[in-house]
Parts: sequence; structure tokens; C-alpha cells
Amino acid sequence: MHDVFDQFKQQLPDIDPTETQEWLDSLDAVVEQGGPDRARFLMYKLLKRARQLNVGLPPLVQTRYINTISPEQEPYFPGDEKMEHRIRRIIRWNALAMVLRANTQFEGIGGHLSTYASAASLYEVGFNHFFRGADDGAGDQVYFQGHAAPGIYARAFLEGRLSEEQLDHFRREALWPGGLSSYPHPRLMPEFWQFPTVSMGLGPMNAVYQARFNRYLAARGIADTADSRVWGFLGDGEMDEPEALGALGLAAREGLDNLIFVVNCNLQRLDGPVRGNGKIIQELEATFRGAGWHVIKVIWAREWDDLLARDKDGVLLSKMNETLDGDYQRLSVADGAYIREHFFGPDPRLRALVEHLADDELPRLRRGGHDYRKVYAAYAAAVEHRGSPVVILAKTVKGWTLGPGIEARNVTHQAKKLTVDELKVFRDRLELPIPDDQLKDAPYFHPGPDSPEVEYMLERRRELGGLLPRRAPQAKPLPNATDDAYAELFAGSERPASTTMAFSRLSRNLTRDKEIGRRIVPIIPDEARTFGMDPLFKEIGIYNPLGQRYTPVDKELLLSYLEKTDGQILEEGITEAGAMADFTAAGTSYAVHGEPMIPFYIFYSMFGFQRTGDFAWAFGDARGRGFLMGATAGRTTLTGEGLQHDDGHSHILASVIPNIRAYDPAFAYELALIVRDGIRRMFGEAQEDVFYYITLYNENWPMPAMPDGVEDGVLRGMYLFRPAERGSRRVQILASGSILHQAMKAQPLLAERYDIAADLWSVPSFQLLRNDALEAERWNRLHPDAEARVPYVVQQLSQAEGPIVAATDYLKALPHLVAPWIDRAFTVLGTDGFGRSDTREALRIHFEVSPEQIAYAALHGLCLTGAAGRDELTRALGELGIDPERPDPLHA
Ligand SMILES: Cc1ncc(C[n+]2csc(CCOP(=O)(O)OP(=O)(O)O)c2C)c(N)n1
Ligand SMILES: [Mg+2]
Repeated sequence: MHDVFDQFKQQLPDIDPTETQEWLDSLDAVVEQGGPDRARFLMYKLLKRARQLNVGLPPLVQTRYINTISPEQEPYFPGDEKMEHRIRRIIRWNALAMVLRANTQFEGIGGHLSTYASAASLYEVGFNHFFRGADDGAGDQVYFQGHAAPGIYARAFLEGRLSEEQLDHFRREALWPGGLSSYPHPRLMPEFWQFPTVSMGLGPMNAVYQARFNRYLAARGIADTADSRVWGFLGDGEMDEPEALGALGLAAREGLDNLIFVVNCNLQRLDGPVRGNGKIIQELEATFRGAGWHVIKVIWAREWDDLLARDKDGVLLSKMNETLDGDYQRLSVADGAYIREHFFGPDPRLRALVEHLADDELPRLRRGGHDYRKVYAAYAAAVEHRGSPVVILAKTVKGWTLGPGIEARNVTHQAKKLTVDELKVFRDRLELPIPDDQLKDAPYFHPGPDSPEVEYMLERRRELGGLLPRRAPQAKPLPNATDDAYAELFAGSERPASTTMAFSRLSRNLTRDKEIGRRIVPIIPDEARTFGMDPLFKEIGIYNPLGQRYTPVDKELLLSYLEKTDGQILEEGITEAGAMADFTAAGTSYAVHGEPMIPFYIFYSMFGFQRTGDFAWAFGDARGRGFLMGATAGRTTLTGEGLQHDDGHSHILASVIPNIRAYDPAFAYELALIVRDGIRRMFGEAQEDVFYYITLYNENWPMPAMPDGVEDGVLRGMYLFRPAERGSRRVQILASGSILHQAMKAQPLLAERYDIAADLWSVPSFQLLRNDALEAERWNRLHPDAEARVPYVVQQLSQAEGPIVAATDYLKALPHLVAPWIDRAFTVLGTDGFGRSDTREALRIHFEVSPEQIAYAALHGLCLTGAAGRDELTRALGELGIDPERPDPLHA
């Protein structure tokens, strides 16, 4: 097996220094005489030959297992080291105390001790010297590791932002307003947290796109973000999430030097080591460097400087290179004798390096991420770096300072309790004046608002522009677009058109609007042509920080592909996850930058919630605002595509997000009403923290003009679209989206063949009907004395006669959302089962949502109520060409 560590072993020590020197001298001579180009040429030749000869060089993207910044390059540390040390200790204590107290009071309430314990220095150096607050300017955006939340609360407690009572309500936020959420959740602590991070992998990707969006805002002249930096604090285990590494290329390609990742490499995740048999820092270094990032490794604390300086033979370096993470983890819990034997032995030269150190000094050779001077040096270099994003790989010990039972143990992530004896050790280590007899309660420690510690930390924050984290939306309400933007959709068209085409027109009109046009952010993951949105390319341009340095192949065409430094479209290429991260940056811009932006992210509906649903959930958490446009929707409406494309469930998936408003419009005017209302709700005076999911179809229909008086019904979820004209028996048909158009064909069929009057309802939102009914039902249950409220769906159907048939291009579960409030025969048609490729007509026969099936279901409903006979049904099956023996599409 290819083993890079074996190669390192063979590399050192130098068995023939004279020969080595000769090689180096020749290289020097080539550079001097032939110049760097010639030297580079020869080096490449040598590397190629080495590969041919199977010499087995380590990848060039890796450097040795030592700090990137050598001691002589370290800058002067401008802080008060002693003071900061003391502050850190107090924060460590309180972070632990809040978790302990919570779990003593409520067994199993949870919380994490060891993530923050390993990361305390990484955060504190940031807070005291680097993170910029938003007092006067955009400030930095810091993505905190979710499990480090107790430490962030503990700091806010010292700063006087959180009370002792609040700390005592850590993880108890349901019944006590002001309780602290387990992890960063802007939904629950809207004045504190900015970015939800705890679902691993989303934070890193969102951080990349936040940095990118900051550039976009500046390029378009909307906000000055030049001084904003994005910091992503991440776990080394988290880096295994595909999303965590998913946008590295973009960050490098666009030269995002406003972005810094700090990966807390404590070598552990939840169950055990991240890479017991390897070296996560080396692996990440190669990955990031390969992607074009600048990498700064902070592996060893200052105690190692002297040892490395005396390591003339390179034996220590060699040992560092070859020791596996699993062994490092063990070494970090070992005593001095073990370390001397297993790390500094058996090589006598290595042993000699630490001869002067006593056994109890060896465990005190710390990892670099715990040394604030090393961390400071790394951050200082990172903020100075230009031209590419930076990642800091900081080595730490998980559970650092928490004592031998917890520190670096495989169970450390789950640890929530300490015995009084363990607590005593911890207190002594932190040198805090907490009396023994109080330890059983793990009291908080606050040195007082006027203490030097608090004064110091507040002064540092003042100097850096204010407290953090802090969420302070200052969005100015926006006016709506003028009527011109919506008029053509309200007018309808005889010529068949799809709702996707209607949306394409609408988005174009909106971008042209004088008031809000420049705030529209169209986001497209490589499907603009599918959705007919390519005219926008030329009109408003695609954002690219490089502009367009090539001559586009379609330059001469009217609708050419135009990239511009101030382009408005975010054309992401094929990354729905990236597009969701864009959507998040744009949809939270009102809160992060005080600049409301109106994102419309249009995508293949099948590749939305199903693929990136967790981003949508986080968007709801972040109080993001915007429009998700699920195009080519419906399980029978997309011709030919098949199983992996035909979406029949996105509306069900959307409906689980509490603050989403999901609509399935059938007509251009419905779409226009919904978007106009959405802009008003989210960006107008109301400033509602909701967002939209709207499905769009690519099937062409004549678009009726907007009938009078439908606005309220469309927005609330249903309205009588086309009452029946004739028929002696009555039924009600509820339908949405493309299937409403099938119902429109069923209506005359029923009248002509069966003398049935079918009233046709358009139901753009079963989800909103359900929410409304649930609210009414709850209110009635809790207010027995008051006049009962009647759900909107009940109000609407109360005057309508006859059984009900509901049909959509989605799972039957969608109309079933309102079933509890339907007081009569209720037949639901839908598209349960895997999709497949065929024509729309064939698919509708297969899934039983064709006009004939709708008509038959209506007749069947009448039979259930006694208004039709079984013989009539049997006859109708034949007349309507329905084969009752066809396989059930659910299982087909
Ligand atoms: C998507 C997702 N999967 C799983 C989890 C559960 N989880 C929480 S923390 C954790 C381990 C984290 O390890 P690491 O990223 O190394 O962070 P550390 O605590 O070691 O700093 C896991 C698996 C999660 N929060 N999110
Ligand atoms: Mg870890």
C-alpha cells in the first residue's frame, strides 16, 4: 500500500550531507545563471523522472508536520497575556458550569463540554484581537461551531449580555422566554445568533457563499463590505461532510481573501478519532492547498520551539511526521514516562532532546491551538494574506483542561458531568477562587462588571467595533414593484404559455422595476435555458468577479452569454447546495447587512427539497426571506424525463418547514398575486420572517385573465375558479397546478355525458389551508367559551353541494392535509409511486389523474352519497376507457 509516512521515515536523517549539498548547490547555480524559469523547468523534469522511477514522493500539497509560521516570523503579541489567560479561564469555568448545572437539574438535557474546551483559545484570540463588530460598518461574520455554544454564552455572560438566570435556562427555552438555545439558532435567539451552524457541513458552505455574496454586494454598489471578513469555525470531523469541502474551489477561484476557515483539529469527532490511521491535518492541508487555498498549520505550542531548534538531525521532525493521529490522541492522555518511552524513544538522539525535562514536564508540551501566541500569529498572517482564502488548521486536544477522565477520551464529546473531585481539579487548574463547599452546585463565577477582566474584554470589543455575535436587522421596508411588473400576468394570454414562461417574464419585469429592480437576485444552477430565463443573461449579466476575459462563442447573438463584474445573476453551475447557500446569503442580507435583497432561486423541483432540504430548514432558522421556485414540477407534467426527475412530493417536503408558504399555482395571474404578496409580506412594512416555495410547470396552456375578486382566495389557498354551468347532480372538484387543467377538461365531460354539475376550485395551497384550519381548531379547543372560529376551507365548502374530489400532481397526502375538515365523501387522486418516462397523457393515465379519472372519481363520489348507481359506475369505466386491472401506480 502507498504509505506517505514510510516515505517520510526514509527521508531523514541525512545519510550523506555532502551529496545533499552538491544537489542544493547545483540548484542554486541554475537559479542564478538560468533564472527561476529554467530552475522550475528542471525541477518539473526531476519530479517527472522521480514519478517514473517510483521514488514515491509525498504530494507537493503537503508540508512537514510543523507550524507553517516559524518562531522567528511570529509577530509581537499585542495583548495582555496574563489577563487574557485569566479571562479564558473564567469563560471555561462558566461554560462548564452551565452544562453541569443544566444536567444536574434535568438529567439528560444535554450540552457539550469538550468542543469549546478544545477551541477556547481559538475563539478568545479572535474576540480579543480580530473579529470586527458591526457598530460602524458591516463587521465580520463569524460562524461558530454549533457545539461550542456554551463557551460563547459564557463570554456573553461576562460581558453582561446574558444573566445568570439565562445561563440557568440553557437548553430550556420552551417555557421560559430568554432561555438559551442548545446551538446557534437565530429563529430562537434573534438578537444574538446570526448563523445556524449545528447541522454539520452547512456552516462551511454557507460561509463561503457569504464571503462571496459580500463581494457581490460591493461589486453591485449596494453595500460597502470591504472591511468584512467571514470566519468559519469548523470541526475536523465536520470536514467529512461533503458540503464542508463542496465550495472550496469557488472560494479559491474567486480569490475570496475575505474568508478564513479555522478548523479545530482536535483529532476527534463523536465516536472516536477522525483519522486514527492517518493525519487529518496533513490530509486537509493537501485538500485545501490543492483547491487553491492558503494553508496555515498551527500544530505545536511554544514549548516545542526549543526542541525543534535543537533537532539538528531532524529526528524529532521525522517522529512528528510519522506519528499517527490515533497515537497522538493516546499521547495526549499519557503520563511523562509513557511519552518519553513512546514518542521520544527509542532513538537515542531523540531521547537526548528531552533529557533536560522531567517526566511531569512532558505532558505540558502543548498542542499549537492552545497557545494564544501561535494562534495570534496565524490569525495575523491570515488577515494579511491576499489573493486567496485562508484555512488555519489548528491542532488541539478535545476536552482540554477538563481533567483525565474526559480530556482526549473517546467518550469526551458526550461527557456532561463531573464529580466534585473532578471539578476540584478543574477549579485548581483554572485557579479560580470558588470555595470547596460550593463546588457541588458548580456556581457561576463573575468577577464583577467593574473588574479588570471585564473592563479589558469590553475595551477590546469597543476597539474592534462592538459585541459579537449579534443579530440586529435594520432592514428598511421596500416598496413593491409597480403594477407594470405584474400587469401582463394578470392579463393572461390566448396563446398557450407555461407558468415557467410567466415567471421568466415576471422576473425580467421585476429586475427592470425602478424601485426594487436592483435588489432582485436571480439564482440559477445551470438551468436558465430550460426555464426560458436566458434572455436575462444579456440584460442584467451574470456576476463574475473576473468579468468576461474571453470572447463568448455567441457574442454576435442577441441573447449572448454575458459575464460581468457587476452582473446581477448568480449562475452557480451545477450545485444546488451552492445555490441554496447563495439563497441564504441573499435572503439574510437584510439582517446581516441591513440591505434587503430579494432572491429568486429557480431549480429543477426534484433537486430542491429532496436534495438540499436541510439548507432550506436552516434558511427557515436563519429567518431568511426569498422565493424558492420549483420548476419543471409535477410527476406527470415533465414529458419523457422519468423516475429521477418527476417530482410528486416537493410540496409535502416543503410543508414541513413551519415558516414556508408553499403554493402550486395553475395560472400566470395566481403566480403574480403570490409573488406580489410575498414581496409585500417579507420586504414591505410587515417584515414577516417567512419564505416561499412556488412550483412552476413547463406545460403550455392558454392563460386566463384574472377574474375579479380572487385575490384573497388565491393567497389563502382556494377559490371557486369555474362554477358549473349545468347538470342535475352536483360535485366539487379541487385541483391545483397542472392537474387543475385536467380538471378543466373533466368539467365539460361530466356535464355532457353524465349530467353532473362539477364546480371547479383552484387550490394553490393545501398547506396554507391546513395551517389555517389547525389554528382555528386549536383556538376553539382552548377557548371553549368563545364563538368558534371556522376554518377557511370549511367556510368555502359549506355552501358547496355534493361529494368532493381533489386532484394534484403530487402525493395524495397533499390534499389529505385538509381531510380532517371535510365533512363528506372525499376522494383524492394523486401521483403516489415512482415516476417514469412517457408522454404527459400516458403518465396521467398511469397515475390516474387524467380528465377521465377525475370524472370517474366524481361519479364514484356521487355513488357513495347515493346519487349514482353501481351500474352507472361500471358503464362509465368502459365509456371512459379506464382499465380497472391496471397495476396500482403506488407499487408499479
Ligand atoms: C449533519 C450532522 N450530522 C451529525 C451531527 C451530530 N454531531 C454533532 S457533533 C458531532 C461530532 C463533531 O466532531 P467535530 O466536527 O470534530 O467537532 P469537535 O466537537 O470535535 O470540535 C456529531 C457527529 C450533526 N450535528 N450534524
Ligand atoms: Mg473534532
